[in-house]
Parts: sequence; structure tokens; C-alpha cells
Amino acid sequence: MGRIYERTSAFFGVKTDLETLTKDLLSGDRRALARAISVVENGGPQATQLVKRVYAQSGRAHLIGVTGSPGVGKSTLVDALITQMREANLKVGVLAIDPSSPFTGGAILGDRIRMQAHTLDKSVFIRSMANRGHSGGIAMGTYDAVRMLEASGYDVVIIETVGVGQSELAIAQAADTTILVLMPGSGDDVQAIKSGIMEIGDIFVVNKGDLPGANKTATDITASLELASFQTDWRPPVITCISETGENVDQIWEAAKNHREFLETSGQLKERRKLKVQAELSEIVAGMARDNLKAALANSGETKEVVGQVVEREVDPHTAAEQLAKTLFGGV
Ligand SMILES: Nc1nc2c(ncn2[C@@H]2O[C@H](COP(=O)(O)OP(=O)(O)OP(=O)(O)O)[C@@H](O)[C@H]2O)c(=O)[nH]1
Ligand SMILES: [Mg+2]
Repeated sequence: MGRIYERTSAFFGVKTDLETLTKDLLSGDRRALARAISVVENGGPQATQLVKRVYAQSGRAHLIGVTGSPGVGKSTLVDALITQMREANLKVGVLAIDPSSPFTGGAILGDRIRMQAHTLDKSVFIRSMANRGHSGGIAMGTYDAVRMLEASGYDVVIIETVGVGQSELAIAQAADTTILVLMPGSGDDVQAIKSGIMEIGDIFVVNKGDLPGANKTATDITASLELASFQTDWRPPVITCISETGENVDQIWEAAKNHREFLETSGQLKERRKLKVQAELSEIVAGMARDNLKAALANSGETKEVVGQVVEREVDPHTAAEQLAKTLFGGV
């Protein structure tokens, strides 16, 4: 694995090879795809160039976010969903963001044979990603990685994220359809209801339906959804499943397809994507402004002067910063 990767990196390391990389990526080559995701993950000018080249070929996949607390069975569910999607002959890409346990861990224990089928399946591409993000943006690297998968011909892209923090929210918002996974007896349902996380779920899954309390968890969630107010006509279904055996996972896939259809026919898909683009643009422009300002500050004679004054305790840092800001862009 490591050796193949090194060889590919060395091969594509030269700038002119971006052209080859783009061509191979668009033709569906898996190694090019792996390399392209690394490029966008690292960010910088190469990433920008690559995105510019493939953007027109992206935007076609159904993006499905799968989120929930550690250990609820997200990866096992994703594995079972892949089986459904492959039956429909779809190419499936999976991005596991900051997985707290190896993506295949549960699945390998649960069903060694099935997972092996997916890893050998050339129409399934699974990748773990760190949630570092470039230019300060959390979801930006993820957006671009999704684009690489789309350009490479993937019909469905699943984004698995752990937990329900701010960054996971941002990644969930990157998806068209968000599946919130819960399990019985974890108290997660209560937490979810309290923290308002319910709003991000388009589909609620109570996994580990074989464990006691699954029905109660599903009932609690359904009850709280009945009280919730929705911004659209979509009513999130609550589905109990057993990811380990695949039981009811077909219903989840059905619900995901229905949701996607709802988004398209109601015009919500465009609306959601507009919001995403707006967030992305403000992130990129803010990053540019920050870089420009830092450069301008570093090169300004006034900075040197003011720095001296602050060190000598003639001026405090806030007054000094206000003064510099005024010179640079006419005040704060
Ligand atoms: N009883 C039962 N166990 C399950 C089921 N689905 C998954 N598990 C088990 O739950 C554990 C965690 O599964 P994962 O799929 O790794 O969970 P995850 O949410 O992806 O975990 P992180 O990525 O670490 O957050 C594993 O031991 C699975 O075998 C299920 O339907 N029933
Ligand atoms: Mg996982």
C-alpha cells in the first residue's frame, strides 16, 4: 500500500503532471483518484488548480452524510448501504472523516466476507480523511474530495462523520441527505433532542435494533419529531435497523432515494447547494483577505514602527492594531 502510494506521489509530484492526473481521474482511474484526494486534502495551489480543472465534471452525485456518536454503528450501516447501492449497480465513494475507529473495524468483525467483497469491488472507493481542512475551513477539503469522486464517476458519495459538534454539522450540511444514527440505551436520543441536532437529520436511524430498548428509542424520537417544526414539507422517517445483518437497511436506502427526489422536485436541492456555495465562497474569500492582510502588514514600514512602540510600552497592542487597520483598510 505504502509503496504504491509513494510511487504515485513521485510520479505526480511534478507540476506538469497535473494534466495527466486530471485525465486519469476523469477516466475513472482509482490510483489517480486516491492521489487527487490527497492533493485537495493538502490544499495549496495544486489543489486549487486541480479543482479548477475538474469542477465542471462534478456535482452529479447523491451526497449522503452519515453521522452519530462514536460506536453507534455508522460504518457498519455504511457497509450495509453499499450492498444496497451496488445491487442498483451504482458506483459508491465513501469518505470517513476523522474516524474514531478504523472504518472497517466493526464490519470486518461482523461480516468478513461481505466487507472483502466491497474492498475488492472496483466500483467502491473508501477513504479516511483527517478533518484538518485548509485555509481554516473545516469542510472545504471534504467538498473538494467529493468533487474528485464525482469527477471520477461516482454516483453516490457517503460522508461518515463522528459526533455532533460544529465541524460535523458543517460536514453534514455538505450532504444532500443526512442520516442521523442513534442506538438504544445510549441516552443519545435525549441528547439529540436537547441539543437541537434533530434539525440536521433527514432520516433517523435507530441502529442495533436487536438490542433492548430499540422500540422505545424510536418512539421517543418520533414523538419529538412530531413536536418539531420543519422548514420544508419533508418529514424525516425514523427507521429501526440491524446494520450487522442488513435488516431494514433497504428501507433506509429507499428513504434516502425518496429524500433526494423530494429535494429535486421541490427545488430544495438547488437552494441547499446555493447555501453551500455561498458558505464556500465566503470561506475562500476570507482566507484570501487574511493572507493579503498578513502580507501587507508584514511589509509595511508602519508595522515596524508600531511594533517598537508596543515593545517600549508606549502604545498598547489594541490601539496599535486599530491604527494599523485604519491605514490598511480605513478602520475596523
Ligand atoms: N448488536 C449490534 N451491534 C452492532 C450493529 N451494528 C454495528 N454493531 C457493532 O457496533 C460496534 C461499532 O460499530 P461501527 O460500525 O464501527 O460504529 P461507528 O459508529 O462507525 O464507530 P466510530 O466510527 O468509531 O464512531 C461494532 O462492534 C459493531 O459490530 C447492530 O446492528 N447490532
Ligand atoms: Mg466508523
